[in-house]
Amino acid sequence: MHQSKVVDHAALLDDIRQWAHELGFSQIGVSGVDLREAEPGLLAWLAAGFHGSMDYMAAHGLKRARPAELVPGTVSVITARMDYLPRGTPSGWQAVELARLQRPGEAVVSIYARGRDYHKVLRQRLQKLADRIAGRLGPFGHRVFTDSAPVLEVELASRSGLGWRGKHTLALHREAGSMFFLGEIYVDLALPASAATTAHCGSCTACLQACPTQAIVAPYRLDARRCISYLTIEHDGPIPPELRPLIGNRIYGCDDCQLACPWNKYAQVATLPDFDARPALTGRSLLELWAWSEADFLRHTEGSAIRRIGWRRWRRNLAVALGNALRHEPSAAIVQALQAARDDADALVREHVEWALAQRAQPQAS
Ligand code: B12
Ligand code: SF4
Ligand code: SF4
Repeated sequence: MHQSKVVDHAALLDDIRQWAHELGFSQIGVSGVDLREAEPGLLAWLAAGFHGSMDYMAAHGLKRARPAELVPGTVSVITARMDYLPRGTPSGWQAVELARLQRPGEAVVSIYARGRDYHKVLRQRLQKLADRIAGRLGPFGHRVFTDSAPVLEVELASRSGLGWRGKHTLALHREAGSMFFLGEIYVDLALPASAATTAHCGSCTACLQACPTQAIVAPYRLDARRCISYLTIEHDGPIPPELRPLIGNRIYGCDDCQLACPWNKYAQVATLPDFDARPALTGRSLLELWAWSEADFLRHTEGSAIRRIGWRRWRRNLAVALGNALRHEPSAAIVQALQAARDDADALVREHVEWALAQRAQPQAS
């Protein structure tokens, strides 16, 4: 435990907020480490099998809800959020995104993944923040996280005033919607906890209704196995055939529940250039991306979170979207491109290519 008696924690927190702002964070909070109230929900979610094949969600047991067991000595958690709408995003951006989903031939990458991998951006900047704290205090016990470890990030964020939990399960803020990332620093400093905000979903259910696959099975309960984000990013192996038509042209992640949320008219653009949308990943046609070689894929996704899914899942996702495009409209170019991949070296890709070609005969989807 750090020598807390000689530190003015309230003054330190003011400095931390200032430094965090300079590093591109939008807001800082402080949470305690008693998350016992969240444990039943986590256990119920796992017991229902909602995590699908994300074994890492079950692997650490209740450590996920117990910061002081994950990092012994942790007394407080500094929570941080960072807005990620790419700079230059116009107001009314939701309409732009919804229009993309109406163009079956366009490849839609979800907004959070169009720029640099946020894991890298947030982790580096949280470490810089921790270094500045150490510069003031001397060495102290800490560890930084963003998405990468057994940490209940939305729970920590909502306890510490970074937003309330929306019915879509994400953290949501009155002045920032939900288009922000979360990160934390577990510290051995007894910092004063910040207050939670009140929830403002009210009777709204727009996100539940907008979800193309009905993955939000009840408010605050997400069956990841149905979520397009899970199916296109986390899930390895074949995508369940009954869900393929519902994926439409989404090739990496999904934003629909957030596009429907009225609070996202207050979403803020990023201050950092890191999240600027890469032209190669935004507004491109499915056929353009399908024509990439593996070397092209690696080049265009360097430093991007997309690289993590690898060439095989990338092609699988594109094949599904091409099949969905074919169902909407006959296209000799798409049929030809798919036929050329019938003997792909990968059995998973081959199976999805056959499925895609078979969509020609299907009646128009409603
Ligand atoms: C696993 C995961 C996923 C999974 C599952 C999502 C989920 N809701 O669980 C998948 C792959 C589907 C996913 C998708 C996305 N994700 Co994600 N994901 C995570 C991760 C790694 C863990 C989330 C988690 O703990 N889930 C476990 C369940 C138990 O938690 P929960 O849903 O919050 O459940 C609580 C309650 O709702 C309740 N509950 C839930 N189910 C049930 C069931 C019963 C019966 C009961 C009683 C209670 C109950 O209890 C729980 C505890 O309080 C976090 C990072 C982290 N380490 O926290 C990022 C994170 C949540 N994801 C993030 C993002 C950006 C996304 C996407 C928007 C990406 C995209 N555009 O495609 C989508 C959004 C989908 C959605 N609506 O959630 C951000 C969210 C930022 C924010 N503003 O909140 C995070 C925080 C990453 C980050 N560092 O920024 N994600
Ligand atoms: S990300 Fe898409 S599929 Fe997943 S819950 Fe939200 S709307 Fe549904
Ligand atoms: S769409 Fe409505 S219910 Fe869903 S998170 Fe936003 S305000 Fe809450």
